[in-house]
Amino acid sequence: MAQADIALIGLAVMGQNLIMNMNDHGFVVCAYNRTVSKVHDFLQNEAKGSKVIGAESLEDMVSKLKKPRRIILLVKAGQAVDDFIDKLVPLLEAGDIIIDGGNSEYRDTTRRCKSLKEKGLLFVGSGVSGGEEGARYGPSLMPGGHKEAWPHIKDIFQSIAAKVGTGEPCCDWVGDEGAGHFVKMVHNGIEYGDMQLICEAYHLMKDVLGMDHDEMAQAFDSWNKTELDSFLIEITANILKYKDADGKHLLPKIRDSAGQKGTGKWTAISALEYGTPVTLIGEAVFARCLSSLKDERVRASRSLSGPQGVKFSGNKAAFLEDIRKALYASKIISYAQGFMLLRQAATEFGWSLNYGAIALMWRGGCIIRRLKNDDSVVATLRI
Ligand code: NBP
Repeated sequence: MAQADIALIGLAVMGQNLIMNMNDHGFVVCAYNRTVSKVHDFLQNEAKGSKVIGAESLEDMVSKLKKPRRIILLVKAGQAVDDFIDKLVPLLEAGDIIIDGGNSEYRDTTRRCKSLKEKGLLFVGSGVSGGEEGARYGPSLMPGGHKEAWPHIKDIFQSIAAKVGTGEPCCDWVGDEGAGHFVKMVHNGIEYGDMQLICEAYHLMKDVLGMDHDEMAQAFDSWNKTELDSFLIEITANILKYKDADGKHLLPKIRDSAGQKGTGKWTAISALEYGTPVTLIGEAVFARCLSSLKDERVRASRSLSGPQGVKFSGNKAAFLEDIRKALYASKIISYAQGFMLLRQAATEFGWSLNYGAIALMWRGGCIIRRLKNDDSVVATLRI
């Protein structure tokens, strides 16, 4: 019997959490996973006592869905998404909706939109940001693709999204084809930039001002009460304070080498492709690449030791405030560069993007969330 409002395929951490979020908001979700034993585990553990139902097969799942059928994929990006789409197509009817909430490359999403349209099906590629916690309690959602699908998913999406201000959801329709995933990609690029800016502030505080970790933590805590108020600044203060089992700060013991999953790199590649000077995110991606060349850096440092004995002799508090202001100004530049890239992509692909809504969507739920002066940043971006 058709009883489920929506189905979700992919019971790793993101999928399970998003299902429980939908369940909390009153929707009946049908859960499915390639490895079906995970459906049983989920129903007997995390979903126990909830309204969530399970499916033994894709056929079983489709039969349990109200029409038009709404199916979210939260599986590993790439081939797994195409494989599931291929299996779903023969089971669905015109007007049914497939939503890909994974970190798919936007060109794949555009390709899937085109191919599913020919089959009469609606496709949505949605950015989901906020990690596991966001998925469970309110992510930022950036859906794009076939707009005809929006009226059928809007209520679910806006109910489960993070809320800011007077309850505005961090989710709105982004634009056509792969626009949702493009916006999510730029969002991730901005996150790379924000993190690099924090690293550079840390470097100046530590190596020029000679501040210790507790002093730096205090500075970030106080910055978090200014325009810089944000999740990343908040966790930086907490990370700086964090002590290891031996009572010493943990941070200096961590290898100064960063990996990457790819979305920052994709943003930089798009910037080059569309000729947009997204310099800050580009530098942040290169800084991660450079950081990973640990052995080369250690070897080079034996020949080139860098400036010796540079001691700051000016007004320490004034310099610290300059670092804060530089960080804030750089952030605004980075967001503006990200929006330039969005504008260029919109021209390139004929997308009509809702820039104001995109900026508002990033206020809550996502990793780059919460600037106290949201509205001033949004206003700056609208110029
Ligand atoms: P994973 O990215 O680890 O994906 C696990 C899921 O993909 C499982 O359901 C697994 O099924 C399925 N899967 C794999 Br792996 N290969 C498959 C294949 N060839 N065919 C069919 N299914 C396959 O899980 P996640 O970390 O929850 O992320 C889900 C999506 O959300 C990804 O696209 C990710 O990039 C995106 N995302 C993640 C985060 C985050 O913080 N983790 C944040 C935002 C977006 P199995 O159980 O049978 O192996």
